[in-house]
Amino acid sequence: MPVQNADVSEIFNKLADLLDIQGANPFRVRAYRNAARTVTSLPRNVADMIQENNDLSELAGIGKDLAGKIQEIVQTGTLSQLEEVEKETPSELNQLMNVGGLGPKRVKALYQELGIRNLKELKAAAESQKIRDLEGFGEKTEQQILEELQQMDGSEVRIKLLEAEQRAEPLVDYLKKTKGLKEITVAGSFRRKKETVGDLDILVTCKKGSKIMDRFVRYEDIRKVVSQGTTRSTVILRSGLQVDVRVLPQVSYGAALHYFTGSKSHNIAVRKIGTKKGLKINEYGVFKGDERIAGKTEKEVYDQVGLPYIEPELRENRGEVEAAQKDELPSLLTLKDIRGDLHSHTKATDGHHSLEAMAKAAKEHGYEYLAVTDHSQKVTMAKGLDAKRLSEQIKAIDKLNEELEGIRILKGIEVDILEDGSLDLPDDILKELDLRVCSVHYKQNLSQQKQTERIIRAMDNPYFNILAHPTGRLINERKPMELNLEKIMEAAKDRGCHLEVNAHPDRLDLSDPYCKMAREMDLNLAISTDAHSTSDLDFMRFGVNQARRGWLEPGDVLNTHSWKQLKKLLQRK
Ligand code: DGT
Ligand code: CA
Ligand code: CA
Ligand code: ZN
Repeated sequence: MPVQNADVSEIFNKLADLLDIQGANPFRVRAYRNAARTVTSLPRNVADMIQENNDLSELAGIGKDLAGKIQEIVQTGTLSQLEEVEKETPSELNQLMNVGGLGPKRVKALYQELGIRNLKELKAAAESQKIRDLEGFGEKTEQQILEELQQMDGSEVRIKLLEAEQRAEPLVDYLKKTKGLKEITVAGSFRRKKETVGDLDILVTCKKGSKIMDRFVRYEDIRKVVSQGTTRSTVILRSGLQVDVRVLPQVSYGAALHYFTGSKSHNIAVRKIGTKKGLKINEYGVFKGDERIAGKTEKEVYDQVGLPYIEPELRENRGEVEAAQKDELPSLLTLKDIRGDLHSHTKATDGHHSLEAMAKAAKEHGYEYLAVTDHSQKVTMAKGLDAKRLSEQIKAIDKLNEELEGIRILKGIEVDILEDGSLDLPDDILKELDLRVCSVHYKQNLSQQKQTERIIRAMDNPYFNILAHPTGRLINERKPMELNLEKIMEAAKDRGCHLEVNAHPDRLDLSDPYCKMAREMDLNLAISTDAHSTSDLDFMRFGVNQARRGWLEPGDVLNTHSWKQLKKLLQRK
């Protein structure tokens, strides 16, 4: 069983939590958390990289020491250092760190004073009112802990699409090796490319008598087999992810694919049209009376209800069925339409690679241009560029562009939007650039009105081009800022500014409903990776997924255009 990236980051995160609780040096703790983040968001499997003798210490935030630890995890499945730390601090304590409001100090106090090691014990202690008397806690905190625990109970864990891919791929490869297997697809939200996935729904067809289920339940990464049948089995993987496998007759494969791809409300809308035509549609096929008239392919199913094929990313019942009826479905953007990336970083600030390396990588992606947009300095980054260093970078890019063939570096900046709505660099340097990406990186908790005003005021600056990661959300980690996005998009449209779809799988910001709103307003968006290393450029596909879920066509996206056209599109009103 190859170790997955998510396994490596889980070990580092756990180690960081436990060290944090022990009161270890905060820099050390942060180093493990950063390493966890780097590994999770790698576009490739770290075990494969090691096998191919890649030098992991070249990755952002990974030194020799950490590279060695990753190697140990990949080879042994565990980390001896974590085992050492677990001897001193109960391994479960890291669960408590996930409770909102509990940091390392409080977790330590709960353990040392009350012997609380896990969520169950925390709940019991809070319910019997033992926590309120602890120094630094009080009745209010106790109440908050109970509320947090209740919330955690109710909320299902959804994993990000990148991790879902990393879990699904090896399992699908494993199942494919079953004798007699014919077709296999991961359906559900995974096939609709939703930003997070609740569980995996795998559909297979196979020759009669195939031992597919026997093989499935013997997959090494399984924690628990929930049920095993001949047509359906359910397991929980070690990571906690549930996987359903269904074996289908070939004649039903398309109908099942349609049914289990969902979404549920899309299915209901399609079924309703069927009912009007006197047809019954379910996972086994399309039926007229008792006769199956379609079901082998998805197209057959749509044919029967008089609809063109609808791409999985559109199947959210957000108007796609009506659009299909009117033959007005969008011709969705594909990765091949993308001609460049408009947000990236280099070593000059917090990126990991040089200008040259980034340019070369962008060229390998077949791009025509790459905008280098390192950070400005004032508020959020000591290493950020001031006017002087930016003007040096401009010169370096001019020089490099003379040498480069087949790729052009656009001179850019990711400039901070300050609290008062001004930009963190003077106009006379901003004007020297090809484009400027503008971001909120601090004071993310202003009221909706203030935050919206702050951003619109920034757009009044004639050098504002693209609002980067507009809401600042981190999926499963940080809520979006309070914003009136519709108002912001209108303001952008009025001024000839644009918004970004940040393609990083942790961000995917704008989210898909807002991509759709932008399209309806005829506001062009940029899809950008915010790459901090050459390999991050691969994240473009996640941005494209999100854009497709938001109905975007190539013409709705800035970076499907040549630089010559793009330059015109960026011109301010
Ligand atoms: P998830 O797993 O929460 O990310 O989302 P899905 O969409 O993968 O949902 P899931 O796994 O519960 O079910 C897979 C698909 O099966 C779902 O998208 C549509 C279909 N499905 C499930 N339950 C029903 C149902 O009661 N009626 C209909 N029409 N379809 C259903
Ligand atoms: Ca699912
Ligand atoms: Ca499911
Ligand atoms: Zn950035």
